[in-house]
Amino acid sequence: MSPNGLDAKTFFEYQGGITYNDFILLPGHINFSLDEISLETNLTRNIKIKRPVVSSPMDTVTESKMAISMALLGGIGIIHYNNTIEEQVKEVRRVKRFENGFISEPVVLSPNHTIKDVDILKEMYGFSGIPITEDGTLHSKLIGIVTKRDTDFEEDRTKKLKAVMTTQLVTAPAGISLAEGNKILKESKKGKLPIVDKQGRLVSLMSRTDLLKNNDFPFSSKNRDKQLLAGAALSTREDDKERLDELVKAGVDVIVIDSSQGDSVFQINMVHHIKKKYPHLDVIGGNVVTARQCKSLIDAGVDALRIGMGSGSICITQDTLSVGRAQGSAVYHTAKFSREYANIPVIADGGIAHIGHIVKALALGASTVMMGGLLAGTSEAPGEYFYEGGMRVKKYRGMASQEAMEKGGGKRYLSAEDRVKVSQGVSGTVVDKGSVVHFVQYLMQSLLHSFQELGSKNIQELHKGLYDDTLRFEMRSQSAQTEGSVHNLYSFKEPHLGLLRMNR
Ligand code: CPR
Repeated sequence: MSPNGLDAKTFFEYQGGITYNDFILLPGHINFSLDEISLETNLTRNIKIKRPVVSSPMDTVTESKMAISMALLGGIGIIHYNNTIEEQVKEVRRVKRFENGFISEPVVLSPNHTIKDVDILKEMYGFSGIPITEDGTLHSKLIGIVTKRDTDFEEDRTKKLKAVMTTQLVTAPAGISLAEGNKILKESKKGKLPIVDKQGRLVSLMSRTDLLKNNDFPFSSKNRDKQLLAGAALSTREDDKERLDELVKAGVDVIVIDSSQGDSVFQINMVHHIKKKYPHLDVIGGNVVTARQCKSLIDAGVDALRIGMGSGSICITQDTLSVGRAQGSAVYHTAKFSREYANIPVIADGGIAHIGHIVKALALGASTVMMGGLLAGTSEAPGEYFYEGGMRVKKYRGMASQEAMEKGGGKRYLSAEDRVKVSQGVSGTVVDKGSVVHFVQYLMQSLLHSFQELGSKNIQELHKGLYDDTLRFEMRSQSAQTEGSVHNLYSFKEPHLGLLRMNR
């Protein structure tokens, strides 16, 4: 064994399938501080983002809430398609219309609702400070606001809101800037600032807590019009051409053709169709795991590739169909080929079960990582929390799990129209991880430390080291893996529930 480990070519060329756990990266030389590191990367040929993270197009992972947070954090979310065209388009629109600090679809009540209704909303969403409009809908005349102070000491919860609401309102006119709204909020010392049009109709709401968050997103992914970036999934089916048109009208920035085996005539035809009709729309093809598959899709015209077959945490494809590839090998070989052949970035999709897997995927040549399970269970993931065995959990399921297919999913699998459905994934639960905002910030901070240990100031430098053999790899035996994890303790506390490794 070499005293300085092996270069990637030697390491990957002569081994069987390598997973992220099978190897370790050897340290480099540190001559810079953490704040000199940049995580900027190419999502596709034309789209750059500041953080290399993408959320999976899965119905328990990415709808607008997740996509908004991912974009604010410098990554991007891909809205799933296990829904009607209208539903998917609505989610994309919500991302595109999102203005930090302005709540464009606030919960509104009417004067005839009761304090009990406020209690229910508070229980469901955890907030108070609800605008009251004449008929209880947005775009109707604003007549009051109900805050905690109006309802706290009311014993009779059946009392109508008209009897308790505050009618002395501080409002701001539609069209004001975030900075102006911020100033009014600060001066008025209120928690909420309703934004109204000339006729006094409610158009949106500003919230003090959101404004505080606003300052924390210096990396957000935006297009030229300052809208957050949004991606959307599309299947290879003929009728999804209509879905594509509607997504484009809604302003989608990138399309992911979501297919478990991307090297198909159906996908190639879909790429040709998109590129002909919308030449400026970037298309991510996949999924692929071999250089040969990459070539097919690059020749068809894709702008990035999604890598992974059978490595997802909810996935049973490798067991069921015996087709796929260990994710480490898949990422290394496809990234190398795609770079040499056409300089096309690849997304390492699936199997990111630990924080440390993110840097490994990037070190193998990926430009971004796509995560499902690691982001599921956050408050921004679709679905409600519930308790299982005393733990607060959310549902997480494969898109070709029996359950998702019953809801119309499974479009990424060519067998979706089979009479007998073969599941390629399972449904399960993951523990509550809190807000994705804190979670991803933690992941990114940890990534900066990894880069520093490796002696790389950015992803481009890491990739340079990968291909000029200065980045060094070593095989990890089973006992090396045991040694590298916590061992020989009677008990211990993880740094943060679910952060170090996914609860499986
Ligand atoms: P994890 O991040 O949970 O490991 O993997 C998420 C990825 O798993 C998704 O982005 C997708 O590529 C893949 N995936 C989703 N549903 C699947 C089923 Cl049913 N079977 C196999 N792979 C699946």
